[in-house]
Amino acid sequence: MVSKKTEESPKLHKNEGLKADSNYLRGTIAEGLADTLSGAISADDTQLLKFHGSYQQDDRDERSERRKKKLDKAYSFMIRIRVPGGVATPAQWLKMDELSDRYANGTIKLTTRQAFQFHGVIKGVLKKTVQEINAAALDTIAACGDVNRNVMCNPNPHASEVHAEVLKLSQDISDHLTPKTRAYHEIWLDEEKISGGEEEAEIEPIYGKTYLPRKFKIVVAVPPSNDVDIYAHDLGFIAVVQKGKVVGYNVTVGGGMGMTHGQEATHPRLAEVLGFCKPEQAVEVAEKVVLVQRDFGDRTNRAHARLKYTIKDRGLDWFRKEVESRLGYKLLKAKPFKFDSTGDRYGWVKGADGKWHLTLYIQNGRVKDTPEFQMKTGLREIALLHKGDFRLTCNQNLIIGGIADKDRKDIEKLLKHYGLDRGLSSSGLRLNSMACVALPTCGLSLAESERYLPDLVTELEEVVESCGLRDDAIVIRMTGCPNGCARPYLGEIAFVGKAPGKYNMYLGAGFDGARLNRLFKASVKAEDIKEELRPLIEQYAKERKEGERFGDFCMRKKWVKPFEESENYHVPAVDN
Ligand code: SRM
Ligand code: SF4
Repeated sequence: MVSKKTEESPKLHKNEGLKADSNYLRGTIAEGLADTLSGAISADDTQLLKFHGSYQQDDRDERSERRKKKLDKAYSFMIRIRVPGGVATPAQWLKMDELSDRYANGTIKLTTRQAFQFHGVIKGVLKKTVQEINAAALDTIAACGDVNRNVMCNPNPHASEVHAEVLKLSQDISDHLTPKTRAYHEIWLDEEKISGGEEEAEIEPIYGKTYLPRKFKIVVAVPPSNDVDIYAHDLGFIAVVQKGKVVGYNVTVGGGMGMTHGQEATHPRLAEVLGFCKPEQAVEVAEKVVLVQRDFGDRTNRAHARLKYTIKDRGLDWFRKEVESRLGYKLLKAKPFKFDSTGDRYGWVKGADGKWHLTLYIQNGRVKDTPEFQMKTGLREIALLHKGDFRLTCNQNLIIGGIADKDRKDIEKLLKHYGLDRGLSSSGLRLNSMACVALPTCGLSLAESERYLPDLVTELEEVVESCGLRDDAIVIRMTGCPNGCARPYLGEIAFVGKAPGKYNMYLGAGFDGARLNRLFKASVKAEDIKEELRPLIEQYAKERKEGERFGDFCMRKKWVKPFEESENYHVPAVDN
């Protein structure tokens, strides 16, 4: 007889019950939006709202003042807008520009995953905003929540002729894995309610009632650029290009960044190479990988629920078998590939079709106007005459893409007038910097990030310039907490918020994004960072070998504890 103890399975996390009882993500969101007495929605609906692409937040700058005055928090909503592959039309850019002024805080945030975000949208206009986003043929469903999120791809590959192919794959995967529930259309777009009676398999064929155990992220990379940071993602496809055509994809699985301070069981992990598939198999492979995670991911502990832990616990071979048994065929052996960097290709580049692409530096992805720099206005003026596209990069930057020779002059005039390309002459450190949103909107932030990194880089520029390294690309990343939204564990230098004004300092990631960094010093005070880094940068300038990257130098000097082989800290390139 099986004892009672072994019969009992561990208790599911409460969010699992919430999803199961939500009637496919409806909950009482519609009722909550209609309630005009409060600027907030219920705690349960706050969780479900994420699947619809929005987070309830409050202005943390105002919290203590309001508490003193016994006022409720200053609630507002963040809206994340999916842009699969990061490509938007000029008309869509103009719509984002307009909506950010009309309903949000006047800024557009270009995220680390090629999406748009609005902050500060109040409940009363949330539905209207989502409706207008959809009217511009963009959407917010599955931008957040326990589902597949925005699918990224390289927006400006060196082999530019393959962009259309990888973009199409990211859009196809995105469409295939978008939740099929009509809840989104009913709540936000006033579609008539479905009377019921459908089978679960019809309503949500891939996810079922409880969706995934946790968020899920997919990217498509085109070597040698690793701008998508493929090893940070649950699932990745590495394009294998021959004679200007994609002949298949190496598949990677099990990457993720998030961890919690003081909880060793949580950690960043790099994805591993699973095998190779043909282009026409890629969407199916994505589906089967998602299904294995749906069925085996840990639904009892959200801190252990990402695919990286499923694979770490059960092994890559087990995972491959599960995927292949669902596919009904075996994946092939991975083909050779090599990445060289995670950064963006700045400036003008001519594509194979003869059109120009201009990558602009957008500090931390925040598009806004200030009295000194009318960036948002300038980009609006460009959108009004631009006939190509706008491409969001995976590093929070922006590409004005597909400019014909004859139109380049007009764009250049606007660039000059508004100083939009001024940022391109920034230091190598700044051009390779990335910070997450953090304060004042992010509810999880422990320290400043987006509002602090630019000033820190200014301080550090004095050091790199004095060492003759002004134009050297060094990847520096900052996040306000260990969740890792700017992929800090892949920065050659990184700062992870510990407490107000204090950061854990990491060093030594690979410039190609294939090696994690390591903790150098905990709880460094913001005012001490420059002097912590000065001797390291000075020594690098003096002693580096030809072409040696800062991260590699940190590892060679053993400034951080060397990794154990078992730590899955480095993904070797697959060679011939
Ligand atoms: Fe993130 C949560 C912002 C990319 C790992 N992330 C959040 C929330 C929603 C905070 C919350 O849960 O209350 C942040 C909203 C802040 C705000 O006010 O806007 C937030 N994450 C962002 C963005 C906007 C950062 C940015 O400055 O660009 C990025 C939006 C991406 C998008 O368009 O979809 C963003 N987040 C990432 C990435 C990078 C990536 O995916 O390439 C990661 C690390 C990769 C990964 O997932 O492992 C990331 N975010 C997290 C986590 C930790 C997940 C984990 O496995 O532990 C959280 C917290 C959570 O899920 O519990 C989180
Ligand atoms: Fe917020 Fe932390 Fe993500 Fe930064 S890393 S946006 S502080 S959750």
